[in-house]
Amino acid sequence: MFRRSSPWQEKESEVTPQSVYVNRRQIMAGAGALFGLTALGGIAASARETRTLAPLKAMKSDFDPGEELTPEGAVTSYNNYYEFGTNKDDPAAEAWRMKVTPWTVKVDGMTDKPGNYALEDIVDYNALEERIYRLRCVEAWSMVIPWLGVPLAPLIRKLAPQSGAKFVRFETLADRSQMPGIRWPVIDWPYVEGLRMDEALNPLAFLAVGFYGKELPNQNGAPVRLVVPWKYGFKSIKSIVRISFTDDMPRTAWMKSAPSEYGFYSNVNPEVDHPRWSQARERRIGEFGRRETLMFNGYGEWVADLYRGMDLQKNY
Ligand SMILES: Nc1nc2c(c(=O)[nH]1)N[C@H]1C(S)=C(S)[C@@H](COP(=O)(O)O)O[C@H]1N2
Ligand SMILES: [Mo]
Repeated sequence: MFRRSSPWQEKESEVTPQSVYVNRRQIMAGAGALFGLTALGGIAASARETRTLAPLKAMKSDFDPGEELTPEGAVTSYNNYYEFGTNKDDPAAEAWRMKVTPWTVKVDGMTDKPGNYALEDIVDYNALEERIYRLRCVEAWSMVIPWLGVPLAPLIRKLAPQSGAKFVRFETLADRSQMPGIRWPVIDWPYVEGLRMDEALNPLAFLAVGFYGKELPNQNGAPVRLVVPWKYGFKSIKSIVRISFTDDMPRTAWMKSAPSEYGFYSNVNPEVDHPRWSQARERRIGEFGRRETLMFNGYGEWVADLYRGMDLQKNY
């Protein structure tokens, strides 16, 4: 089913449980830091290697919660990107290996404009906008991030979904040769997410290609990822390679792996607890203490109408 991994990946993780090799790497990095050894520096540095991120120009927009931005260093080092491992520091250590240019997005399903689109054909880099959004992870931590990208709605219209299309399905790259986490069956790869058509057309739904004034680093979903600020962070799918239009509610990766814990909607809701923890409060990365979690992550003014009459306890 999956492509064989390349030789560099066969080394330790193939034969060693993840917790063991992760610890080993942390010990190595720690030793390097402690003794300042240049010999070990190669190991520590390779875990931090990155490509050069081009600066991006963008219009300021009105979307700004007026809260302090999360330090860029935290946003690029504390990540969920399970294709590169399940620890928060795995993506920063591993994702730099992923090749993100050229990048093609396949568009298929119920559309009059199917095809393989170059990233530059679906994102106009001369019309980028900045959106400062809260990001609320289902794990009860949050950040404030200045994304750069384009609103999703005009792209959806350009891709000409047919009238029967009720949902948009998104898929992440799943290349075992570039993504060491794919060897672990934590998710039924590829990572899949979806939105109802009216959610996808909501002005807040955003496709990001950058943040903090430059291109996205790989660990944050380069070269193009979704940002849906009123939903838990896992809806904001990274490194998108496929957009499909369908009349069927997409079965998302998290619905498949734990249907009683993760539903299709996954709207931020302080009144609907996760079966294993409360969602009433959150830890804002970089702050002490906890904040109250806001209904729809504070975006009710724009999105509450999408869910009028729906039981949000049932449709979690
Ligand atoms: N393909 C893919 N997309 C993903 C994830 C993932 O593991 N794989 N994690 C999600 C989760 S749980 C969160 S909270 C956000 C985190 O985005 P960030 O690392 O840019 O802060 O990405 C989401 N998108
Ligand atoms: Mo998350």
